Amino acid sequence: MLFQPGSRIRLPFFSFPLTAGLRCCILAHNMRKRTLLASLIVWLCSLLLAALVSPSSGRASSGSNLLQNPGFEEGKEGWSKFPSAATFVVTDTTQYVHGGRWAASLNRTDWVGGEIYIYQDVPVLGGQFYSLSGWAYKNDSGFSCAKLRIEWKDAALQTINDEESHLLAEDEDAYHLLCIPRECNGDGVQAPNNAVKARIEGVAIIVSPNPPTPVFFDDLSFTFQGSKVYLPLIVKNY
Ligand SMILES: [Ca+2]
Repeated sequence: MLFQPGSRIRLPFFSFPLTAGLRCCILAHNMRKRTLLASLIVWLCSLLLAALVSPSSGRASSGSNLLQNPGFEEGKEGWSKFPSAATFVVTDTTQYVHGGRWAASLNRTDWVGGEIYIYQDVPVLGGQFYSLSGWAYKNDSGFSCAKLRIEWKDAALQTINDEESHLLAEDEDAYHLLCIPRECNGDGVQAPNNAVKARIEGVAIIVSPNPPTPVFFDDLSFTFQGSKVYLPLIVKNY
């Protein structure tokens, strides 16, 4: 694949440094064809530069937490519950707090089982990579599990698809870290191209109403992981 002057590659956020890198490559290539290695080095440097450049247009930079009130230190601000019959409060009982003073407490006590969750909608860019982590506490067999989930929403707020963390199924008097992707390795999951929002959810499933001990969530983090660009590179022999 050979790039000619004036050719453009549409890469959100990083089009400028990549274009600059490409122009450097083309310049070096035209000056001395024998210096193909130098062109490749410039190309690789441009990719590195692109990875280091913060996204433009005022959007959050890679790694910053996109959630409002991620540790529930501002009460329930920014968070909602589903269904309306669920009980969502914040607690400062030290045993049930992971960080700071407060944590989210989620339960349902109207003798109805099934899924309940707290959630927050975050604007996202389709095709870009994001990761979610958060701490969950489950110590009641009335819940089958707790988990984190991302529901990708389109412009009509219809769910396109979703991603889930590992299930926290065991009961223990301790917080556990859950992640999307599940490996908690810092890589992101890709938003569908038509996604405009991510609904970030802390989910619990009731199998035996009414659980005496709620499920707790604290210190969630939803981060932009940047553009991941993989372009084919074919080296031509001269
Ligand atoms: Ca907290």
